[in-house]
Amino acid sequence: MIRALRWRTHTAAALPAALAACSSHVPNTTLSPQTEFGRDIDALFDILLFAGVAVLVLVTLALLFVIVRYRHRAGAPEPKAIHGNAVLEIVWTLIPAVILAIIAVPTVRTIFRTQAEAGPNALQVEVVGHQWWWEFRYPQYGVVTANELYLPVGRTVNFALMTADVVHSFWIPQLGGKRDLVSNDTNHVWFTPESAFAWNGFCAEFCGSSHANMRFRVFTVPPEQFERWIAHQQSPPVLGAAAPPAGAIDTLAPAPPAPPQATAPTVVADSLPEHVRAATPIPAGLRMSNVRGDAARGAQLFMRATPMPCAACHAIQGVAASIVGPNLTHVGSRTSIGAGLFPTDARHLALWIKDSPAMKPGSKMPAFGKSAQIPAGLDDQQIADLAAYLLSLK
Ligand code: HEC
Ligand SMILES: [Cu+2]
Repeated sequence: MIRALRWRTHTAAALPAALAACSSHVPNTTLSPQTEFGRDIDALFDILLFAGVAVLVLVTLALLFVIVRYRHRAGAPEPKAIHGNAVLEIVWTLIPAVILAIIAVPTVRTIFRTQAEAGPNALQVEVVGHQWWWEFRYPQYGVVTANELYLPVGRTVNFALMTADVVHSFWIPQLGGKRDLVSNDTNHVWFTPESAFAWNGFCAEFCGSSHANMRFRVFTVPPEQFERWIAHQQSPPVLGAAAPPAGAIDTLAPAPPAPPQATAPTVVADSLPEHVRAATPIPAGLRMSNVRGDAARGAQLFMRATPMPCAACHAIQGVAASIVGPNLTHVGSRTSIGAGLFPTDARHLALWIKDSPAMKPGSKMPAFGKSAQIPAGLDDQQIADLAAYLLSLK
């Protein structure tokens, strides 16, 4: 018995230590919460874990006791057959009921507290799930963007969660979630970022063929940088940044060192930590010839690409206002395209325009590359022009 007790204290102490050790190498863990919301959920997890371990130990001990004490012995008489024991049955029905009540009280309290809307001073963010990308709106600032969320450190942010189609679930493992985006109702969740960092977000509810490709990034930044980012998002795109040839990005000399983060309103892709870099391989068979795009021609094509203008689905401030696809006003300053899949560079943009459904299974954006199926499609020069234009939308 003493040995068993010692084993139990040993396990109880070792388990959290082992879990914490894992979390430092796994940036997408929920086990090292970084907000008050995360810690509330973690506390519930601890209650379940320790209560569960205690039950396991008690049941195992009782089982061992019965096995040893009542084992078959040579010459022992036949045991007496009995019908049952009413007292025992009542007791072992009541104990689980009490345990469930102990778990239910803090769980239900936490659900109600975190589902309530945060106060009016909170930053409001509307999240709209689409198959298979995320629309983020900042109604207090009139800003709409996609797949990359900027949040100021130290200010509570209140998310209103909605869906444009099926059920999705909003999840940033170390900050908050999961909470579902359901039709015909708005769910809420709130938390307060505590440190400046880059985080991965995911859709956590199966929503169709590219569910696993429905990711997003969260950049928690100092409040001054957030203000600059908002001002940048509110203004029209800054045109004219030179674009490299679309087919040859990886053979080019490395980009010049990124400007210091303190002056850039957006996060600089080159300085991203490993875990938030977009690194999906390009599907085999997708090619782009090595042509240099022209942003001015691309801007015209945006309005009259064939078989369908890009402007039919996308918004660019001052240019087009459609809301079927992601807002592209500042797409050139996002670190990734395709909901976190590919880096934002001329080559990936070009291949995306050429054949989006090949880059991302099920993509609701049609392929535009000229082919036997799409005779009215765009040639590589036109695609490179469009890519150069989009990349210049800083
Ligand atoms: C029928 C509507 C439709 C048309 C037309 C369309 N797109 Fe899209 N586009 C989408 C949708 C939907 C997505 C989101 C796909 C996803 O990530 O699952 C998208 C995504 C994109 C993205 C990635 C944005 C990001 O932040 O992830 C780019 C770039 C883009 N489109 C460029 C273009 C260009 C250039 C054209 C014209 C040649 C075009 N689109 C035409 C619907 C459309
Ligand atoms: Cu999903």
